[in-house]
Amino acid sequence: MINTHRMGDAHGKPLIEVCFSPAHYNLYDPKESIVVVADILRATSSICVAFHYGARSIIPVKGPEEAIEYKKLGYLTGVERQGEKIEGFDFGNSPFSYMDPAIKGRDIALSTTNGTRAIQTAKDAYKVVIGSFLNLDILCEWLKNQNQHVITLCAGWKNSFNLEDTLFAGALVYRLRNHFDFSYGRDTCIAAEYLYLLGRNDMNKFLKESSHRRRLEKLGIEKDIKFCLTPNTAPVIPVLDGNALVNSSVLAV
Ligand code: 3SL
Repeated sequence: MINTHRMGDAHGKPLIEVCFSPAHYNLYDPKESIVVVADILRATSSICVAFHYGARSIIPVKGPEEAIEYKKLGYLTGVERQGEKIEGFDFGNSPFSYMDPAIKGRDIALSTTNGTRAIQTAKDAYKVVIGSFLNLDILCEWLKNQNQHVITLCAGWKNSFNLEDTLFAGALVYRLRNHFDFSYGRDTCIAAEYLYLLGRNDMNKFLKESSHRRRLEKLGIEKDIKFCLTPNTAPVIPVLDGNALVNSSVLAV
């Protein structure tokens, strides 16, 4: 049953909302919505890959100190700052580093600059799920079946808008509206959808001048960017269960 007593469609259809930055999140009503957290370059893409390779759980943690505590408990650890892996941890934030059969069945503590922080921002929502281009189609199907309002929370960069998370949010709006009968929430949805429609034929080119793209280019990880923009290569549904993400789909490599 959909909650229709909040701002909503007159016909009781679920709404899709887009929040461009964690700084705007307090304008939304997450208690009655599924929050899809998106940090396309690269945290939520890497999370999807880790689950696709069989990780049992991923705990988003604040920083290196907390990750060390989990390491002592036998967790694998991933810590990224300014795009780079921090010495002493198992992973940084490249999706390719999680394509490792050794993570099958393991628990991971992960801290990234914006992505894991956005997950923690959303933790009190009705439900939290991880979104990326890598799990786009399965995520849309899953959201359709939940029959709830949806807010895409773009992690952005240090509370600023970014283009890649917005493109993903637009892809979700486009699919949920056209295939699954969701209604627009605020105008951020319309803006995100327009940007997606402008960029969808060559998202890599569309993002050429984007700020995070330039930031990552300096690190020479062009292949990460291309991979993170490739739809449906990690069909998983990572949902927050207490303080840990777990995969609620059964597909894994
Ligand atoms: O901000 C984040 O959480 C990261 O995804 C940033 S980076 O892609 O690793 O630079």
